[in-house]
Amino acid sequence: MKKIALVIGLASLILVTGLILNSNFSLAAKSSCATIQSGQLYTSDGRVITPGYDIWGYNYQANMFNGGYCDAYRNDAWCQPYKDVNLIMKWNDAWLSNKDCDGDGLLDRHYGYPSYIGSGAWLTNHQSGTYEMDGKQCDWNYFVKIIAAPADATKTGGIWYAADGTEIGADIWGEFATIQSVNNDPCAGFNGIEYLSPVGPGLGKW
Ligand SMILES: [Ca+2]
Repeated sequence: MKKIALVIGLASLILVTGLILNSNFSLAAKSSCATIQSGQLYTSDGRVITPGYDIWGYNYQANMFNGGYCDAYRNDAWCQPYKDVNLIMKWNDAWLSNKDCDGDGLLDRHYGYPSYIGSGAWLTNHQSGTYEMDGKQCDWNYFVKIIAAPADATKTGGIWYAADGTEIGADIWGEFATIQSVNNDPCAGFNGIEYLSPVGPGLGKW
């Protein structure tokens, strides 16, 4: 249940939030980039973005979300079975910048790149919750790191591979790979690393 929710959730995140910014490009375009402090940037549902946490738990300035899992999806109807799940997400500028450098009034995604491929974007997702089984309380948490595929990576059989042939991780959403997942759910018999990419769990190394 959790993993299904995660995948749906991550997909929704791309739709709901979104953007990117390569540091070199941001530097070059600095003078023309609108900031959150300007009060002129908007969420995709039309709310003015302000510094700090918004009503759902997004802190766009700090590149993070901290709140209820369903609040990340604006308490959408499909999410109600997961409404007791807690969620923390963090991302870099390439995933969703805290500036608007292309002038559309929205935070930029993969700024300077036509897609997420090669942009260096990454996202982490940390879920946690509690359920009851046989009268006892079961605490669980799940962590995943997702990166944009490098420009020279190739995808074969649903797996992304680096230019030297090293496995990067399973494809997700076409342009990304899951490089690490950790599943702790003792009641269900899960404890620790579920997947760790042979290229390592580092972020921003591509
Ligand atoms: Ca923009």
